[in-house]
Amino acid sequence: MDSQRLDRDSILRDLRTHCFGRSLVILDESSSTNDVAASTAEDGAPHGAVVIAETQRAGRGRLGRAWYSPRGGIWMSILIRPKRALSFSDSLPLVGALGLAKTLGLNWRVRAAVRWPNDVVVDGRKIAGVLVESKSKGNELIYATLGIGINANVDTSKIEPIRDSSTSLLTILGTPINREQLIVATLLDVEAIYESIQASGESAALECLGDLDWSRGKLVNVRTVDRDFVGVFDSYESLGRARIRTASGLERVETSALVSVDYKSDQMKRPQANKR
Ligand code: BT5
Repeated sequence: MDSQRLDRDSILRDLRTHCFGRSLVILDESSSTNDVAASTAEDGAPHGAVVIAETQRAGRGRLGRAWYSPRGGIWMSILIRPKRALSFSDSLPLVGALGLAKTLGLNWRVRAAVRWPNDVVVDGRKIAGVLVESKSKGNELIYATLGIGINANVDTSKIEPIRDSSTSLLTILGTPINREQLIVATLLDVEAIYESIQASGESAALECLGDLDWSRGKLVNVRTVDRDFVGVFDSYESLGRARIRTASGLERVETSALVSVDYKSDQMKRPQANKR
């Protein structure tokens, strides 16, 4: 485990982003960094402002699920003030997951993949999750908080409820990583994807997702606000909408309508050999 505190100066020194992380708050402890990011948004924080906590007392996932956030991980939220319409926030979970999966592959040679709708996995085990929350007024999205939780220098095998379904960089690499470098690289990759979508739409991100996709061909049980069915994950129609092949044809599922997604072969209990 690393007992080191994050070095804010080193992050700011190495940051190569346009906006993400330029305004940076690092807390020793927080309830949830998404809440802190939302409150800084209310106080006028700029697009790209980042809040990171060494540990979260009440880290959360989608639909109020608990997110374990021990020291040694990276628990951070990016404030997004989109120029585009409300539906844009639907694509944000995959923007975060895709950016991180790319970073882990390129810089740490970890074979990370994106699992619909908001996970980064290595050999089917969850190494990171993304939670997007937003505030809107009528049809206008005022801001969104893009929360990313990364199991960096933590040993999740000691956290009983997620022992078999999760992993961490520490477990995979066998040694602690430099968390400042991972934060810098993740912010750069997530921002690049975000900006490419804002500038020219989703096609480049969807192509990149094709290379880093874990879900295609997997049997999945999908529950939305009005439907419940089993099918095989087929493809992404857009970053915010997936196609699931069922006995009665293709079902299109909006991320925003999801209640739960259960992959039939989700629990991987075999030993890991994840390095490239
Ligand atoms: C997520 O939700 O995966 C979104 C996680 C987002 C966490 C970040 S940290 C910064 C920001 N502040 C917050 O409060 N949240 C964000 P979901 O898909 O609903 O997955 C939740 C499920 O993942 C739980 O029910 C557990 O089964 C599992 N889980 C919890 N903690 C985990 C961890 N550290 N690693 C792997 N799996 C975990």
